[in-house]
Amino acid sequence: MTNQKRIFSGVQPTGNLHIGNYLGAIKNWLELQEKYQCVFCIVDYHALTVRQNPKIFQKKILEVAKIYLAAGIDPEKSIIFVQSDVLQHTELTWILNTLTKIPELNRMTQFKEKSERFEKNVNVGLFDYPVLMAADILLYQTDIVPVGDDQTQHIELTKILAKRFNKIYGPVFKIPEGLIKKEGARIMALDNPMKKMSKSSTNPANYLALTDSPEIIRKKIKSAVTDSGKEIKLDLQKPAVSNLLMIYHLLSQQPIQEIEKKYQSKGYAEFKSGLAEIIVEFLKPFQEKFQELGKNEDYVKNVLSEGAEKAQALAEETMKKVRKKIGLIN
Ligand code: AQP
Repeated sequence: MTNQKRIFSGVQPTGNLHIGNYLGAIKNWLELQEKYQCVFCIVDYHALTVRQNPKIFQKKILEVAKIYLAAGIDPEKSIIFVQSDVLQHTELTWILNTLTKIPELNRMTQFKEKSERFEKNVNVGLFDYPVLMAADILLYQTDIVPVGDDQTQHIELTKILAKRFNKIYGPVFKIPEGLIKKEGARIMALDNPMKKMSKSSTNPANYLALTDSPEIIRKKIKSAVTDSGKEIKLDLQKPAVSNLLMIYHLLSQQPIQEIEKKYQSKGYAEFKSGLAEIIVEFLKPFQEKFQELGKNEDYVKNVLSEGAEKAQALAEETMKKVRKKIGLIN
């Protein structure tokens, strides 16, 4: 047993993972895995709340695993696994469902937003998504959950459910804290700076996928929406340019002021072409590793099966306590 704090986070294998997923979540994981015991999940059950194509779903799941590995998540340091490989996730979800109140789920903004976007498939799973997420986190006695700011409400519910369970049945769950970085927690869509970049957007111009080729990146940045005026400046009145500046800053690690100064008397076109090159350069080593892993799928599958074994052992430790506390026959 280690005294290290435990981290849990995950990404859904939906659509194309984008620079927002990287900057809002995965980038922070790289720092955390050096200091803490990290558990990184590919949350395939979550993805099923929106209809997936069974013919490509497995490919998408493996793709996320390759993205984790290519981004630098190290299976020697962190546990990487697929949610549906650890059955305790659904078992705990059911138990937490019996402690969750309908109005608590009714007020979730992600549910409201996704119900509008997928109006023909407003299913019970979509409604119950935050409870499955709470189970994911609580199973691992998680201390810290690094996420983008769209997950704040879900983390709050997780804390409420953990406290509620502990109060009714006695202490089992650690109360986790969300870790939301000030910068990069909400990268906005390239085609609409008032909405977050989203991998399931039907418009590919919305996002910069981590696997986009240099040509596509240049094209997408060139056609990204800008604001009125010419200034390259971080400014609430300039949400589009501010978003692009933030991406520039986070990928190049150059201070915002320095970038503003560099493009002071230059127009959007020059700034955008500079930004496109920053992105292309940043993604190059990642994309090379990603391609390599594509040739070695057995290795990726092996990482996942070893990860599932380790995750299962941790999850079962918690579930044993849960079953006992609520009076089930273990
Ligand atoms: N635009 C974003 N900026 C910063 N962080 C983001 N995240 C998502 N979008 C942004 C963070 O990425 C992690 C994984 O997200 P997810 O797979 O759970 O899906 P999501 O939050 O629903 O994100 P998407 O990209 O919009 O996916 P779809 O379109 O499938 O719903 C999370 O930590 C999230 O906060």
